[in-house]
Amino acid sequence: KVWKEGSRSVNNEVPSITKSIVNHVQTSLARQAYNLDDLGAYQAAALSVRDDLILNWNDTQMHYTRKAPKRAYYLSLEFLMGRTFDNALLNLGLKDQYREGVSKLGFNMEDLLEQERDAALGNGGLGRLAACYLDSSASQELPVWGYGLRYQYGIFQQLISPEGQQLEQPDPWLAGGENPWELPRLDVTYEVRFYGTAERLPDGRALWQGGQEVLAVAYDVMVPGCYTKNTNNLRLWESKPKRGFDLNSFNAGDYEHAVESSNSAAAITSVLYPNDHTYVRFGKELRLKQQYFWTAASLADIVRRFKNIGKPFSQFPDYVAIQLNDTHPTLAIPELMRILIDEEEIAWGKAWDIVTNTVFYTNHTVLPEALEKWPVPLMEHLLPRHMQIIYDILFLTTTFHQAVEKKFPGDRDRLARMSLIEEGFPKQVRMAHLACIGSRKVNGVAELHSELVRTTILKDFVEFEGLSKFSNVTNGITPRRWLDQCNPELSALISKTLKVDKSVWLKDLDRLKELLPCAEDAAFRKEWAAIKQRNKERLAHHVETTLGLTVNTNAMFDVQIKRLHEYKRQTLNILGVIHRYLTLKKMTAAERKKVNPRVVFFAGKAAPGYYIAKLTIRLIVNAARVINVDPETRDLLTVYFLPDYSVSLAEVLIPSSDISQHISTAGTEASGTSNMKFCLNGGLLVGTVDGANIEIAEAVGENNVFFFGHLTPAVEDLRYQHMYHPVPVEEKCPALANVLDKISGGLFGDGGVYEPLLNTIRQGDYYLITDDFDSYIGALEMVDQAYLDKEEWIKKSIRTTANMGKFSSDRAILEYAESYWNIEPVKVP
Ligand code: 26R
Repeated sequence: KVWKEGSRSVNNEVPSITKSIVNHVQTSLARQAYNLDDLGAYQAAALSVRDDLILNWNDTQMHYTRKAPKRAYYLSLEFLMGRTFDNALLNLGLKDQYREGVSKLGFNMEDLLEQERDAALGNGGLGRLAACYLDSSASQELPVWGYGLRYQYGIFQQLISPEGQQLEQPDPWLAGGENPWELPRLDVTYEVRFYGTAERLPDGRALWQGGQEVLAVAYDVMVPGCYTKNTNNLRLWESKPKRGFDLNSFNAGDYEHAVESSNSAAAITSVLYPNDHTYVRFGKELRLKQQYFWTAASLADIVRRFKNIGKPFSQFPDYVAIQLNDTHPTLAIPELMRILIDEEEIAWGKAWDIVTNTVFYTNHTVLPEALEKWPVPLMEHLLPRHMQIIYDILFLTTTFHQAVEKKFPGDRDRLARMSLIEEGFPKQVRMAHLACIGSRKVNGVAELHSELVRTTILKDFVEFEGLSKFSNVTNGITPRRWLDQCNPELSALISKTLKVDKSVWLKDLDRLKELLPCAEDAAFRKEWAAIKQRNKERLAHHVETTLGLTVNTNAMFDVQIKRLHEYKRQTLNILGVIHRYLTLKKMTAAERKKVNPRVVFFAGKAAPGYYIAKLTIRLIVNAARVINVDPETRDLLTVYFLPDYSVSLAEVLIPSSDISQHISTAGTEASGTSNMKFCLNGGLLVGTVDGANIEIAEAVGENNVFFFGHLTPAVEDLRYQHMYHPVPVEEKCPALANVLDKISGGLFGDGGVYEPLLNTIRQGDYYLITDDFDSYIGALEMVDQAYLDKEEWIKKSIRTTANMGKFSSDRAILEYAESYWNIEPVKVP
């Protein structure tokens, strides 16, 4: 089953490729081929690939329309796509041809790939998961579309100031001219209403009128499947004023007022909100506007496509599945109710049946501060009809209140706990509750997390609706980007060893199991280790060219890369590093000789308003400045904070790690997905018993991971003790107390600066740094011990990769397709 290029592929031979690139230089770019820079060459090559994608995309959409299968729609406010060029070439099976083609034209493929800006329309895990799921859906020929927003500005760019502070800069990712990977669909537009009044009519419908109307314009991003013609669609909406400007004001000479409404319309899709896990309560009207704008446009589009099939609405759930990526698109539930009732004149009960058989909800976090709640007054003002519908869901006879009252008579506390409306000033709509009762099924993203969803935040709903509605789909990652693209040498070694083309095992990742016996083969181990070494050198080269710093590639590479958050405990890591530094300082020269050198990498962004997270960055940067220049220790320990973490930077970092850190307080990290990426690339894992770490350990064997720390059931009790029976750090954990003292004492510059951060540990210690510190240090010692036995370490590395098949996003998407959406592959001939 080796992939042959599609018969309609326009450019699949090197001469036709070079010809098409030169053509695009001269026509699309209107430039001369003889004095072209790398950027121009990239643009022309991208346009040439795009020609192929468009043909496949067109055929796919036509085929889906003709076959009219049930489709699934993935609604996500974030799609963290990264770069597209290399991925498109891989999926089209044209990588070698293009490499040769551009080289014939005098360019180097690596340089061209570097020209592309990341599409960074996401914050972290949730957005990258959406991108992996699109890749897997297309690769498995499933009729799945993504719906999102076309932000003008992606996640901010991170700079580090001379003091070590994070600074934010806008990311105008579209500013470089035309984006070759999207197709503007200026003909596909919908009107979206905000504000106004909703007047109930006697027949159960309502008239929602007035207010502001904004246009949603579609931009389609082509999503090629791997080694298939199927090319799915990611439709991103851009907001536009309905009229250029207000003509009345304009004619009256009030130009400012005339453009005001046009500005406010354009603002809706201007920027991605950079917060994750911390819901900001005030001044977030624009975020609610984004959510409604996007769900309304997407639903209008979905309903229109359904109507084209010509079936009655009772069959809507047989043709449409809608997946909510967290609660951000929960307004899809009242919006679909509004369309069915007010526009399609369907009775309340029937409409509710349709909705609750169509919508599915995935929860991605149980942290209380991340649960979305919208103030009722704001909802009433911005979306008056939807607020009515939410109240109706609560109080109408056939629905919620009555049913709860019937099942648990007189249990008023329970009703209050479960209500869609949280009492208080102001009252607030609980989006997770709405998502839960409006959905066919609810899932978490790893076994432990799904269990926590069932037993904590949605416990009452499990008791009310039964267990079968609540289940688990463990996250996955696409092996195309996260192995073949980011680690081409390892991919080649795997193909050679399995004696199959990569087109086979990249779509059947369990075949990695066949690598297991190779762990016993010394020659294979040598090749394996040499690839890891070259990946370390590639990262070192990257650090050298971007930051001007020299990295010791003979050291163990220890990596923690993720959003900065207290629950992820980058603090624990840097305090551990400082402890290591202090320990090294106390050693004699002879003792130091026995120590294995270590390089610690950090990367990640902090939400701009997250003071403690930013202070953690500052501590890392300033500790690094002191530690890295200490002549006594610098050969044995160095620390780097790499600024502006991104998908593309991850692609360089991940294949280089010997060990990576996933050290969240037990029960707080829903799944994690970078843990899977590291292990797939043969990096070992040090972590807590949390999220997908647990399932990774089950898959690769517990002797191949380094676990530490308290377990989830202990966390609540420990927090209680911190509150009511606090023990000073000096008593509980002297080693940690010593580290804190050194920081306060000014070892890394003005110690006073860090007091607020250190005090979160000294008082309250909500994330249990003091409880886990000793066991963490112990785990790192085990890592050191294990690393001394190089051969055994490489065996662990091979066995880890070999056992990671389960974590392909192909497996995850198949579970959604079969157990949730009930959709089947539709192969484009
Ligand atoms: C409401 C707002 C502040 C907000 C909250 C939370 C915005 C964004 C988020 C992001 C959360 C939902 C997120 O990214 N969760 C992560 O999802 C990943 C994919 O499932 C998991 O791997 C990861 O553990 C989890 O933190």
